[in-house]
Amino acid sequence: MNVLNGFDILFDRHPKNPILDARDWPYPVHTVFNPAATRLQDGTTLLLCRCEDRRGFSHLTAARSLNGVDGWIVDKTPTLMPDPDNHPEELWGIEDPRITFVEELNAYAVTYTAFSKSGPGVSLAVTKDFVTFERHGLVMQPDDKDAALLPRRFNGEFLMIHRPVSEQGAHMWISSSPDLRNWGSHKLLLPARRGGWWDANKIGLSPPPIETSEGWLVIYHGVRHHASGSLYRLGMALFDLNDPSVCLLRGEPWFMGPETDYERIGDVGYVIFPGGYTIAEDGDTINLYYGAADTAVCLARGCISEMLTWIKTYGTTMTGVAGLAAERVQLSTPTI
Ligand code: BMA
Repeated sequence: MNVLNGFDILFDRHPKNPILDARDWPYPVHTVFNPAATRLQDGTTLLLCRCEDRRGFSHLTAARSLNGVDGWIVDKTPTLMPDPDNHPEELWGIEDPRITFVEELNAYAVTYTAFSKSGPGVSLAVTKDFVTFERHGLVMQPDDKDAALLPRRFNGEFLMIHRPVSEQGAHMWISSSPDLRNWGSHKLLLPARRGGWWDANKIGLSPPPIETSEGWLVIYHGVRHHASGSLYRLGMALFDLNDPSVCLLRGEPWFMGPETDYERIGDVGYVIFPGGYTIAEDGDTINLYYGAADTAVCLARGCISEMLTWIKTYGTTMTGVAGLAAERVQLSTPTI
């Protein structure tokens, strides 16, 4: 692992970054960013990209590549368009997808943000081929986004992580459902920190959780508001393998932030926003696909084994900071 300024570089940016942008699109789009990712059964990497048009509305389009780096074949027309006539919650577009392959369904569950008149909510659609989609409609009402499904049932229930916003903050929650339509048993999963922390103002799930022998590794984005806007960086936490609602460790520092020109300069600068990953044949190499500055699609490579070492080194069992007594809240303490 490389080290910069004394910090481990967990993910190496690909030299071909950005690997996709609007110039690669077969029809006019303004920007292409915040992709979901999956490896199809034949080994092809599929990215489902958020494309913004010149009205400012987004839709989703699939790009496929044999090596996950280049040679992308982009669908000739939008893969999933907003359908406001049948789904009024999609009036102002659909954004920021995440993909989970659900073995029980033998299909992919795609969660995405539906931009409605009342704000952003979470919608769910199921597909076997990324050509036809069965829409389940809005599963979490506004204001809610950054959702992904876990790949199987736990105690008979599906689980979804999402990020509702209330006056009290923008924290990550987990909810369960027997049928992917009715959702309940809502539980606070991970709160945004407070004060000076890098993840003090908002947090949200980035790609779907990563299953490892030691638990579910969760990459989340933390937002810090400052004089010139918002700064999006990535943190990590580890959750119990059998009960993903239990946080075991939460990393104190961020492990990746906007550093390159393509991450700092764009429609919304200083934003890195991963929506998906693929795992290589070796079971350890992880390809993280992310949006850069709300403008382009990028790739960074890491190793699951090094992520686990990192979380054990920099993770604590505190939700806040071990330094101020008032913030010494154990991860297991309910903090609704
Ligand atoms: C978030 C989402 C993302 C976007 C980010 C920065 O709220 O809407 O799609 O990348 O803001 O603009």
